[in-house]
Amino acid sequence: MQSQTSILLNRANLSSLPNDIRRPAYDVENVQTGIVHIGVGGFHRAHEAMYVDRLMAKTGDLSWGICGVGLRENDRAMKKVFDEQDNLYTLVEKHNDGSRSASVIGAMTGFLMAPDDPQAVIDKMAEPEVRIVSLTITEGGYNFDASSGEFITTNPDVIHDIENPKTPKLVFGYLVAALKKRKENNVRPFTVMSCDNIQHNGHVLKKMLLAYIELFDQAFASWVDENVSFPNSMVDRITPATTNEDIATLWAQGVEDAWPVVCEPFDQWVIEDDFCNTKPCLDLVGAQFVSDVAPYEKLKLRMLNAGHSVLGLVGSVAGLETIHESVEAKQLKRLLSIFMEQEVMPTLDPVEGIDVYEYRDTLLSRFSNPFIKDTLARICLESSAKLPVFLFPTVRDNLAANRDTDISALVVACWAFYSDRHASQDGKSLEINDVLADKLHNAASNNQIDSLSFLMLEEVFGKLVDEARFTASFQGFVERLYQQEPVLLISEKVANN
Ligand code: CS2
Repeated sequence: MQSQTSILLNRANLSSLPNDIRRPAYDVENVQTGIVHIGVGGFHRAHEAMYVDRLMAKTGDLSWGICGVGLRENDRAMKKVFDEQDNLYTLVEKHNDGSRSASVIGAMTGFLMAPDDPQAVIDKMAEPEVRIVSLTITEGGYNFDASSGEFITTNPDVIHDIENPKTPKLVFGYLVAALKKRKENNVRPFTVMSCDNIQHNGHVLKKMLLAYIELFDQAFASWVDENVSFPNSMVDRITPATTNEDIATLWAQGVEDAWPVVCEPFDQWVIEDDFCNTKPCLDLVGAQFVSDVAPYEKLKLRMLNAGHSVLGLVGSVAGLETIHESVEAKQLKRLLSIFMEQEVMPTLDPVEGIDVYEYRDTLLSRFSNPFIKDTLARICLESSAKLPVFLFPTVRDNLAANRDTDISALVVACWAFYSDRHASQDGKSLEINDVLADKLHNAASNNQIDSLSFLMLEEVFGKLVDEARFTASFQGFVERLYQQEPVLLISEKVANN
């Protein structure tokens, strides 16, 4: 596949890249580390690292480079690419009209694999020049019980980390070791910035970290509570997994990059202005610092992320494969639109400068970009960690206010069908990636005997099973799905109700 003229991406070759590939508009050799980021996947590379790249290009301030950290073995593949490409990668934006723009991002300064050398990670985070430790560790990485919201103290990794503070496995152990070291060295603490899709992500992170520390050092917990800030933030950019085709297309364009990142043109970042150390002027390059992020987070999680889950789960049961295919099915487009209007919008708080109807229409147009090819498999990945954050708060608000929850119930019914059958209604097999896959499967299969057994999984659904209106509607949909009433038809009827 390699084209004759394709150039291996690294620092030495930067000036030889084809003209239509944007290069860093600053000297990558001089970028210094000011941020340590845990969880360098596609999203981080398309979002925070891109903002830092823009910042460096615009202001010439090269002190906010990012050192990546991988906590898990499966981060090793990313490290290899970083090492081979001098931490450079290509970001490809795919526009709705089929055009693409590719830029090389020079914001990353290195990549440390925590399991190889935990102390190196702790030392890096403790360097005075590092003023932010940011995180994209996914909803599941926060170690909270979805039904109670409390830290899971019985997690064997938590127990391991308390006994082995120098070789932790989880993010909490690293934050503690590094913050302790800074305190001992009289170095100002870093800001801990969550970039995950969780409502009040900063506060949740703070709560989990303090709950962890309180298990062994009350005094240090109080110090962290008083001295470290954890800004909430809303992050947004649709970033599908990179495919071999994406790599090949870039090679044909003249760049040999083993792991480019592809994304939509849209990006948004709203950050609570709460930093205990200096902060980068990200507001100069499109991010917003605000005093209260909550309404933005709520809007995005409940409209976009839950919207994705609606298309993901209902679309999977319908045998569809991508987000744009799902939103192209007129029944699903309408279902999603009505879901947003009738089930989500009544639960939202006003957001300054945003018209929710326009926001919805923009989402529908973002979802319909056919070049993104965002797979339903990616959307449905770890649904057990996502739905308690994206969908169930909306359901609870609606039940409390006596409003309709039918579309949400249909989504959960589709999830039950999907978890039981691991296949669409027309028998196409579906790959399930979820830490709770077995439990979900067993609970969903038992639905045949006890029609509420799926909803009884309290660690996922909390007390939803006690809500008679919701359960009745859920049971009705499950029955219809198993009777092979096509889910698109069910969707059409529900949306027209
Ligand atoms: C998606 C998100 O994981 C999901 O289910 O909804 O990854 C989504 O694409 C991003 O949050 C967009 O900002």
